[in-house]
Amino acid sequence: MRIILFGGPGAGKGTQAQKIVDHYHIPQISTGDILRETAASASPLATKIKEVMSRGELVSDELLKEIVAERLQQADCQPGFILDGYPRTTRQAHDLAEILQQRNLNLDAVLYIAVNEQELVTRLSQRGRADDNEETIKNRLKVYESSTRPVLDFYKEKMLLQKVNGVGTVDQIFVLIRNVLDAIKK
Ligand code: B4P
Repeated sequence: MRIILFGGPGAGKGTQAQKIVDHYHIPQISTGDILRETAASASPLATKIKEVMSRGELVSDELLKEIVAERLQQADCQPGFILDGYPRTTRQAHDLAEILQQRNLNLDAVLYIAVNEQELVTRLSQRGRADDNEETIKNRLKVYESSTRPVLDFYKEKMLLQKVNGVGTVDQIFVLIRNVLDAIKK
């Protein structure tokens, strides 16, 4: 099963990805986690990435393409994968299509975890990660509206989009996600 978890900042992509990993035994590829690891490492890119993320901006499409292409080649992705937080721009959606096409792979679904803006702000304010301060949250929401939300149309056209109500308890939302994924597996 090859799926994308899509949603606004703080929609619960990472939270639900963990539950999908436990239930379906496919790896989670969180570009946010990979970037945070790189930012904390001795990589020459660390300072640049840290700066971009702390402003609530998106890291470059080119770097993300390299990261994702490399990660998808690893053996654990053979049975499938959950892309958590990628793609976040239409450029990235095209890049992903190219990466998958080169390896003759298709996506099964794009799960859109729909959460209203007010709820996103509440969740992020409570989480308290380095990029969860008021100003950065505001900018991340702006970037989401202008650069990331249009990706929905890309997948709607490809008939891959599955919308799930992302407001409720983590377990309630996971039941909705399981309903979608179990139908795909049949
Ligand atoms: P990410 O790491 O992807 O994080 P996110 O969008 O902020 O959060 P997520 O949706 O995973 O929410 P979570 O489960 O944690 O991105 C961070 C940054 O990395 C981006 O701003 C960007 O700079 C960079 N980046 C990442 N991918 C990129 C890409 N492809 N291109 C360019 N740049 C990229 O949940 C949030 C909070 O809500 C948690 O505290 C959680 O406990 C809580 N929560 C979850 N579900 C809940 C529920 N049902 N009810 C109440 N609270 C809930």
